[in-house]
Amino acid sequence: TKGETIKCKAAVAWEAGKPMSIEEIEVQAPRAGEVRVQITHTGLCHTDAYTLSGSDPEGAFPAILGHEGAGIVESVGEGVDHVKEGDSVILLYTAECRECKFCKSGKTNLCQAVRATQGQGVMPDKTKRFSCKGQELNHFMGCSTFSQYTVVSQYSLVAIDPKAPRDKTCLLGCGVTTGWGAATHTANVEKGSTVAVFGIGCVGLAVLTGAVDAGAGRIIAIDTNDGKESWAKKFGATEFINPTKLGDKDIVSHLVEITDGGLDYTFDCTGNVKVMRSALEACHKGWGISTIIGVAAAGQEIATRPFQLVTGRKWQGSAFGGVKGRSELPGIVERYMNGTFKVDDYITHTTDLDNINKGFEYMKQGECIRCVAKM
Ligand code: NAD
Ligand code: AHE
Ligand code: ZN
Repeated sequence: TKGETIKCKAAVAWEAGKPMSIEEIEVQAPRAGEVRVQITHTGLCHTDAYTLSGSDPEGAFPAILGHEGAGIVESVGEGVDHVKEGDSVILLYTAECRECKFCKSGKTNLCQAVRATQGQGVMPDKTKRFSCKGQELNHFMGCSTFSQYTVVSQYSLVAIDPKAPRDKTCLLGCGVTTGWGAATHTANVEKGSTVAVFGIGCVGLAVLTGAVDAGAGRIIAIDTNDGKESWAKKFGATEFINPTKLGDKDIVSHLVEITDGGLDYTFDCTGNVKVMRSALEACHKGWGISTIIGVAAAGQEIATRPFQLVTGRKWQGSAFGGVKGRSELPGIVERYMNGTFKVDDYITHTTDLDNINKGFEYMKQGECIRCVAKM
């Protein structure tokens, strides 16, 4: 059926704030520079729930959400040369074209080749490949993995070792790579340094593994849910603090006190702007660096006294952990395959396409780290 429209099942987000509906949809053939992928597995990320809730300024409905997916190339459009039919792939919400100003700068992973159209829910030629009941559906984050077939830009996917299990490696499409890379790439955590991670979900746990890889000394995990202590310790935290159990002491003064002036590196993995402020202010005067990873709700803004920055603390953010997907994911998959990179350990729940809304319910429960849906 190469070149033809495929009919398949997908979870359609018809409107914000409502569960998705499982529908039969049509997926057009890939055009020049595009690839049609059979999605076999997708992780569910809080960003999908955030967009479904209606909080995302870039959320366009109706849409096929999902951005943490893996699959098999079904067919490629004209001019696509770095993947071929049958390749096992991970989709990339942060594309990598290797030709734009951003890719060539050597300073960022934020490729802009497809970013503008991606944010509008369309393909780079400004049209859509999905339809259902006579209506076109928007694409999402350049991926739309909540469908049995999707069409993406050739820059939005990477081929990986075909032996690597996609029911696990799909997590490298977002949460795991994001947290690990934020520590190893964006913050460049140094050997022997002190690190604090706020929010111990999938992203925070992956930051812990990045800090361990970088040889950090003290690694303090902070979460309001006590259930996260054992998770944090398993992923390399040396200490755990529940900030709601400090009596009348606030988390910032407590951290500054126990670290002789503050941390070398802190990370926000909560998306809460008050926590982002604490993470910045818990940094050591003169050199502490705080990295924001969490996605805040629409309209939220961060605040601190500028004096915090004047006195040498730095505030920065990280998208997809600063990782260049096409260049770096194959190597991360190799590390996973040789047992030196955790991926399986994050998966607490599984579901399937028909029950994907159930997966969203799991995601909102404190004991769920990641739920993977079989498509
Ligand atoms: P999650 O909900 O599983 O984890 C968040 C954790 O924060 C939970 O354990 C929760 O108990 C804890 N928490 C909540 N309030 C807290 C507080 N006040 N103090 C301390 N801990 C608190 O989420 P996740 O999947 O790990 O994602 C984390 C964030 O990262 C989300 O906002 C997500 O949208 C964002 N994200 C960003 C990127 C990126 O590239 N920048 C990529 C993936 C996810
Ligand atoms: N669309 C939102 C912003 C959402 C956002 O911050 N996305 C993160 C990835 S979250 C993955 O789970 C990100 O990396 N953004 C960088 C980018 O290029 O999208 C809004 O506020 O408009
Ligand atoms: Zn995500």
